[in-house]
Amino acid sequence: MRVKPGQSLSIKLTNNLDYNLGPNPPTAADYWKMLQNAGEHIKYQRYKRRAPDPSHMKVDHANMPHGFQTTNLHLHGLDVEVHMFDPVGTHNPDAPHIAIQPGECYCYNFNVPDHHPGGMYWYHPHVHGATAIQMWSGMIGLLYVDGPLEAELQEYGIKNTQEFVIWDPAFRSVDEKNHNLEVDEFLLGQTTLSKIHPFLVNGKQTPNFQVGMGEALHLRSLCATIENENTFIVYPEGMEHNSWKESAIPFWVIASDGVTFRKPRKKIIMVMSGGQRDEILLQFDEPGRYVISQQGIQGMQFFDMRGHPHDQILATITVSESSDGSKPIVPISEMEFTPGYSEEESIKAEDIAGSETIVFSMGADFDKSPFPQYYVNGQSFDPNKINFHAKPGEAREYTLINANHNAHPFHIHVNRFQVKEVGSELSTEVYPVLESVLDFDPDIWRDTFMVPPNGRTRIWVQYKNYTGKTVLHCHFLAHEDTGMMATLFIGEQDWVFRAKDHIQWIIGCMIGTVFSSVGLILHVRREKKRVYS
Ligand SMILES: [Cu+2]
Repeated sequence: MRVKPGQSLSIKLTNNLDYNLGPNPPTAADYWKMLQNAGEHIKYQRYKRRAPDPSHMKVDHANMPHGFQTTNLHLHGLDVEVHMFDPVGTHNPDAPHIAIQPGECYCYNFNVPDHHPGGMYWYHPHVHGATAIQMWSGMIGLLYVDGPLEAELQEYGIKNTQEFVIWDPAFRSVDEKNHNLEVDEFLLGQTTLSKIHPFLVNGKQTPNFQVGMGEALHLRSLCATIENENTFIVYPEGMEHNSWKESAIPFWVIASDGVTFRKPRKKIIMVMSGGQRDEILLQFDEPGRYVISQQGIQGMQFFDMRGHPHDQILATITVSESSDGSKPIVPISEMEFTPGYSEEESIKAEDIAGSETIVFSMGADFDKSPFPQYYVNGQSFDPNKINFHAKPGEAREYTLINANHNAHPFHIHVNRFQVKEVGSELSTEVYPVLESVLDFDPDIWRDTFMVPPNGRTRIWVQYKNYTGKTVLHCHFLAHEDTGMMATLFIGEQDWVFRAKDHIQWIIGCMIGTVFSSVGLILHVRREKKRVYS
């Protein structure tokens, strides 16, 4: 999709998913069965006794994977009306998810503001319980907001622009020729050590990109992984992967999460978590073959297990001697672009209206379904409760804590933030990419950012003028589906819904008044009788 700032975007989403296709959602009995022989597969300590049989499993129904054929639409990172709950922009704290059933359609209408930063965004379904399975199955799309970046790159002589979408499908088995195979059962397959799923780039296994010597290759990258992080490292093909640092080819990041920087930022490694977009410029002085590799983060993946290859070549690049004459007219380091946000728009310490702590953690109760349990501030997702409040236009500070040994990427809908601090208790021995995780850019704007394993990320969120009920969550979507999400209410609830909240109190008062009036009348009558007798 492509949209211009100031345009409105009307989308009619028709659900053509078939009830008869795809895996069935797991039941409590499935989890119970899996946990019977979990000893060899699951590294968790047994915190609690196992349920003697499936009927003794405690089931958290709201956070069981479910509704695999129900869908909806989330525009990730876009400054538009809140659109998770029904209807779009709702101020009803009890509003349910927008949930489009097979055969039904839903019409969305969004107003993209005039000043919207031009850049790379994306869209995907977001029905709690079915988000991961639908994205593992490929329901992902790119959305560009027009901005000055494309023309500015052309003016600098950069014409080779390619998309670079990293995706971690969970298929039962994948070979190079045929990856149109059955999707793993939700989560259950993740607890075994048996399956290796390669990451795909643009839907292909290890695709090749071509560029001439001295030219610049512009990669528009989206990390669309469902529950994995990725590193982006470039080095000559054939190098020992563990000595990549000595021969790493530096690259420049010119935009992140749809917001262009004024100056390119030079890096030799970048860590991306599911949801992040980064626009990259690459340039090679020598012809030959190069690789884009992801490595060093295996220990931090979902379940800390070998569900995905340890170090993987994501793509190859062939650099030819011939050039089509599209060499940049100035060195990349000297380029300047129109920034998505000016420096004056940065949040200042005195603008912070309040601070809160958000803790992401996991539970390993063997007698609870789903397993494991995912929590935000110690609670699984409850759509009927409002967890966080904010006012439109204000800035708030959040300290995001990750109590686990794997990463949790934080995403907040509709609003952007600046990262102020990142830390982790782990050493680089346990967590090889820690150094680059700590090397964050404090003034750039993001909508998704990693909370490192056993670590914290402090952010400042700038709330816009979009009000209503929305969410913040972990962007490992299997974590979100099974509980790691919280509701956020921006602005005031409508008086109708407020009155509804108070209805019990009002009825209580009325009943109380009636009873006390009756009591008073009886008392007065009794007193009168006493006087007369
Ligand atoms: Cu998570």
